[in-house]
Amino acid sequence: MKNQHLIEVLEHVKKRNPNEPEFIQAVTEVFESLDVVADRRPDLIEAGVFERIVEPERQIIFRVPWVDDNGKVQVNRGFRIQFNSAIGPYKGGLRLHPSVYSGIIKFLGFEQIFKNSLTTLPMGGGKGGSDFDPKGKSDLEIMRFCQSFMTELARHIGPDCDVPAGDIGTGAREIGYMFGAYKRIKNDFSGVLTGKGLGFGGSLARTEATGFGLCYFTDEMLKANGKSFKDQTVVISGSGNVAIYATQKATQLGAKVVALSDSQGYIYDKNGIDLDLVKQLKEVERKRIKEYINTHADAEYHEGCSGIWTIPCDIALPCATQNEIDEAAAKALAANGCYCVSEGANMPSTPEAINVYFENNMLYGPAKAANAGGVATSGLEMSQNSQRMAWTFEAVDEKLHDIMRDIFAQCDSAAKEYGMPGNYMAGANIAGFLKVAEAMKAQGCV
Ligand code: NDP
Ligand code: 2IT
Repeated sequence: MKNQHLIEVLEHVKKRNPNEPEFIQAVTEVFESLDVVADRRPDLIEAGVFERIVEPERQIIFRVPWVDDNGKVQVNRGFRIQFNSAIGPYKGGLRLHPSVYSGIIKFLGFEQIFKNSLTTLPMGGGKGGSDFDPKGKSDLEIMRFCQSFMTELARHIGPDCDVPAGDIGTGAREIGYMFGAYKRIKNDFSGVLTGKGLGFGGSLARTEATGFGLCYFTDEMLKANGKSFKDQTVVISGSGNVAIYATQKATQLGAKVVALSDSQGYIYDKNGIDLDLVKQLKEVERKRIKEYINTHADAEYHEGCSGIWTIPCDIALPCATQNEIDEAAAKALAANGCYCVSEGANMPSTPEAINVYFENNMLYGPAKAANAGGVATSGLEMSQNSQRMAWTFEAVDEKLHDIMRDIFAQCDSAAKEYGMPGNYMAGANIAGFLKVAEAMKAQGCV
């Protein structure tokens, strides 16, 4: 990074947020891409856009007390970070995972600003969650937690103000309990959350959207480079919402998905993953991916997460969590002939891993573009709620597909315009930033 103003703002971010390495990592990556933009746009520096965009508009941290099945009081910490509302109401998921702290929510909220901008829909950036661990909890414990969480969150959100959704650990069950609690507290039936059940305002295709969208984006990137999913071997990490529907769409597009994982280990099935079984294990029974080998004697199970990247493949789709591909994993992928990494998870590649992709001329689909299909379809759910209408699966899927094509085109053309053709990471950061920056400048110093 050479632009003096960006260097100074980044130094300030590091000083102000010393204990939040993930947030600093996300800002550094975006600012490195914006070097050339800052040089060309002194008006944005003048308007204080760079200083303002790295500081959340509002951060809410709150106590979430709930009573477990043994009658014991438990206390978790809740977060909602309303990062930027320049182009629309705050929008972004809620993560329920023991690793959650302000640095995780802040990096996710920061990424969300640019991702939501790329969707072409009017949504600002936000994120929230809690260090609550849903694993091993009963339905009633989940319900009591969600109700307590919403008792505080309800004061801060609304259909035209801030619209949360799912993320790790937050699926249809949790959104349902939170929606019920919000409706009761506010006496208001509105589209205040997305990812709702289909019977109360949810959108068809939202469940599939992030995984499908990832494959639509990746397909565009492959085609632009003379390739396609057809007959390719694909490795996908995770076995949650994003991984499952990425597996489904990649398979539909002609690929063979040979591996999936969870936080304890990974399965390798050279015959191609049996997705019906994975859906049964993960979506219905909430079991570990390890159980897969009980009915598939040919498949292998290995403990630990990182070994999955040593499986030879053409295309890798990380769909679990942040920093899951480090330098060594990226080198292993490249050495085995993998030529494309496209990100379903948020920030799954470390900066060193990203350098390996570029050094090896791999195609790299960055998270904020490649996984934007989930939030884009949340935006479509908001539109349907406002209209009091419900569109067909095909109509939503087609709009999602169009949006992902458009996102790829934005990344491609911004990368070219700013002298970095083929660098879709720079393209995503620049295109996502410029729309928000123009709005921030036009709205004055707020
Ligand atoms: P789920 O909770 O449905 O699944 C998460 C999967 O990732 C599980 O297999 C989980 O394993 C694994 N995982 C989670 N944390 C870790 C960890 N620390 N180490 C190893 N594996 C881990 O979440 P989603 O599928 O919704 O989310 C996956 C990723 O996609 C996240 O990065 C999320 O931010 C991103 N994303 C999600 C969107 C959505 O619409 N849901 C939209 C855009 C991005 P285990 O069960 O063992 O915990
Ligand atoms: O990271 C993400 O984009 C999400 N978890 C989805 C957010 C949303 O509002 O649908």
